[in-house]
Parts: sequence; structure tokens; C-alpha cells
Amino acid sequence: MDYHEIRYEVRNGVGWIRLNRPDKLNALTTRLAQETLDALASAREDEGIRCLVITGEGRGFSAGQDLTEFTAATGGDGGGGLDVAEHLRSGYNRMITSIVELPMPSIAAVNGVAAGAGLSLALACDVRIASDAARFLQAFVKIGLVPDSGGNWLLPRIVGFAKALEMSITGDLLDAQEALRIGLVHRVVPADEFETAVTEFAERMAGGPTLAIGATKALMSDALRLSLTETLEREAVTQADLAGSSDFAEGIGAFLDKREPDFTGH
Ligand code: T3D
Repeated sequence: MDYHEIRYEVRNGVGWIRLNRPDKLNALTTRLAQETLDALASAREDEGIRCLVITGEGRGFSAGQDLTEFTAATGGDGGGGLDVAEHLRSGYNRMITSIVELPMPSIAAVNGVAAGAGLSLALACDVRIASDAARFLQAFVKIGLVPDSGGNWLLPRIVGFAKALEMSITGDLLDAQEALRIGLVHRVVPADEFETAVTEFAERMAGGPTLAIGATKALMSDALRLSLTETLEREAVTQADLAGSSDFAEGIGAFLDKREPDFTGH
């Protein structure tokens, strides 16, 4: 697929998806969603990619659904030709599950404002690194909608129920420091150091034991709905698998040799 509304590149084991409608703060169109899905599928299939970064071009991360496209499609009152539920299922819902189910670590590099479904894309990633220019809002309520794209599931798990509900029913804008304080992002970096800081962290993740990292993601998210007994058993089975991996042999060897490990993700 030719990409027009995203840029996708692979560098040093890291796949970079750059949302690329800077004049519209990377508001999400149907085309942008399909291109992002295509890039996510490529990343998933590519053994050379051991970390994925999603970021935005220009001064925005993403302002959520493109409201011009949405208004044209619905006639502005939901009565137009667009099947809104199907639009969510075929685009947003697939993007969110594709990100969450990635076998490698995912990083949202939030360079600027993240609103509505744009914020949901960031929430679906494992790690959120924000520029000090980033801002965050659950914009849906401002246009009379409920959070979608997993906003009702992801946000309370990240910042807790009370803060998630407050953000969702007020639509208030949070700056990067407030986002850090409530645990919405993991780290805030000055804008002029942002690209370097994200690259360093992403490449560090790409050099990690990818099998163990992917298995940790699956174990920990499943553990939120399983019992301790069930989780203990899953840990035992997973650990037995990983104990046969090359990365385990390399990790042990490096420890005994007093050197840095050279993990390959196998
Ligand atoms: O089925 C479905 O698709 C339903 C799914 C819904 C999912 C959703 O995401 S709903 C939420 C949609 N998003 C919003 O409601 C946010 C709307 N945008 C804003 O509130 C503000 O733009 C921001 C707070 C994000 C940023 O404000 P500011 O002052 O920094 O920038 P700006 O001047 O408002 O925006 C700059 C340009 O981007 C401007 O275009 P122009 O006038 O220079 O040509 C603005 O119109 C455009 N833009 C910003 N957000 C959107 C947008 N264009 C289309 N859609 C947008 N969401």
C-alpha cells in the first residue's frame, strides 16, 4: 500500500509510524486509519522489528477523528450515510487491538496535542513518552459523544477510575506535567531533546529479549482478569518455554562472562 497520510520507516530494529497530516494536527481520516492498520500488520510480520513507535508530524500527535470528514459523512447529525458503529469497528477498534496485541513493545511518542481517538492511540501503547509541548484531552464530551476506541477501558486502567471519569465528562485539557503527575505518561522530555530521547529508548527496547517482553505483556494484561492461581500456572508454563530460548542462554552467558548481553529476540 502507498502511504499518503502516514510515514512508515524501519531503523535499527524500530518501526516508526508517523501520522502525517500536520496542518490538521494529524486528525484521523478513514484513509489514515487504513494506512496505519497496514503499517501495523507489516510491523507485526517483520521479524526485524523489535519495537514500534507511533508519533505525529508537526505540532500535534493526533486531534482524533477528522470532524470535517465525519460531518460530511454523517450529514452533521448522524443521519447521513455513515454507519458510525461500523466505522468504529472497521477502523478504530482494529487499530486499538492491533496495537495492544503487538508482540513487541510499543511506544507512543506524544509530540503535541492528543485528543479523542488520538489519545486512545497513545493509551493503547505500552509506554507513553511526552514532549513538554504535549497536551491531552478526552474531547468526545465536547461534541456530545462518549469516549470510544477503548477510551473507557484503557484510561481507567492507566490513571484510575476517578481521574478517567473526570477527564471524560469534562473534556478538560491537561498539560504534560499534569499528565505525568497522574500517571498518564511515563516520562516528559523537553521538546528539543524529544526525538533523541525517544530514539534512544526505542532502540534500547529493540535490543531487549523480545520474546520475554512480548510474553510479559500478554501475561500481565491477562492477569488483570485472571485469578492469582491461574496466573501462577501461566507463569510456570511461559517460563518453561522461555528457558529454552536463545535469549535466555545469552542472558545467562553474559551474566557469567560479566559482559552485556546481545539479545536477538529468539
Ligand atoms: O465513527 C466515528 O468516527 C466517531 C469517532 C469519534 C472519535 C473522536 O476522536 S471524537 C473527537 C474528535 N476530536 C475533537 O473533537 C478535537 C477537535 N480539536 C480541538 O479541540 C482542537 O483542535 C485541539 C484542542 C485538539 C487543538 O487546539 P489548537 O488551538 O491547538 O489547534 P486548532 O487551531 O484548533 O487546530 C489546528 C487546525 O487543525 C485547524 O485547522 P485550520 O483552521 O488551521 O485549517 C483545525 O480545524 C484542525 N483540526 C483540529 N482538530 C481537528 C481538526 N480538523 C478536523 N478534525 C479535527 N478533529
